[in-house]
Amino acid sequence: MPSRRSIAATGVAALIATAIGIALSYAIHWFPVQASTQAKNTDTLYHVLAIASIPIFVLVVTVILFSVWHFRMKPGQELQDGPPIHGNTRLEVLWTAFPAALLLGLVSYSFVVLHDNERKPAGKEIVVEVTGQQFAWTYQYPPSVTGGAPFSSTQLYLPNNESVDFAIRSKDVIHAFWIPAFRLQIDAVPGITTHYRATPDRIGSYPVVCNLLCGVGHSTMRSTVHVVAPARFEAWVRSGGASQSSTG
Ligand SMILES: [Cu+2]
Repeated sequence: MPSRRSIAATGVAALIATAIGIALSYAIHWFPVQASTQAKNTDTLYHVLAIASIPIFVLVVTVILFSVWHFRMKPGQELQDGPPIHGNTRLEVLWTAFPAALLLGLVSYSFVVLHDNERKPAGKEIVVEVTGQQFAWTYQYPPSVTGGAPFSSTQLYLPNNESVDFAIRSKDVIHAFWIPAFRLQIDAVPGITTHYRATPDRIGSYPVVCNLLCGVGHSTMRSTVHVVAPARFEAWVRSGGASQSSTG
């Protein structure tokens, strides 16, 4: 049997590795800036999942490395067999019940976050129709937004702090409408309309990306979302999307 001291030392090493892993999950900026309320919820979910997963990963790796080192075959043991072990009920109940409870908890939390992200918030909401085609995105602003005739734009302008319901269609093949700064993505599928909802909360310009291989020009299928102050958005809409070249 390994000594108490080596078990204690391994435990301390595992705790240090866990602390370093969790610190790295915060210290490194894995994601682009957060530009929507949904992005904040999603990133918080990511951190909770990381904090739950890192200790388990360290535990599994530690037990494997510890066992490989301490129970390795020594010279002269080539013909010996291991001890005849026939299960351990208490251990088996524990290692079934604990992961089950943990998984159920994380699944429920993820469900709540995703459900919250999809819920219509109180206050104003605009609809923007998104069309994907090989190899460009087009945005249609309906009469409910323009107050007159609808118009189209190749640049996506959105008012800050207002909910937007994207109605996403495709003219040809399946694309994926992805706004990394919003942490949102959904497929654009020919024949059906898909939706997601975002509340931009950071003024600036961010990439829009097609995230599903859709043909030879797939890598060029990008555009930009401009989150601007509501007054500036109104002015842009009144001009019929004329100031498309300006960025915000
Ligand atoms: Cu595409």
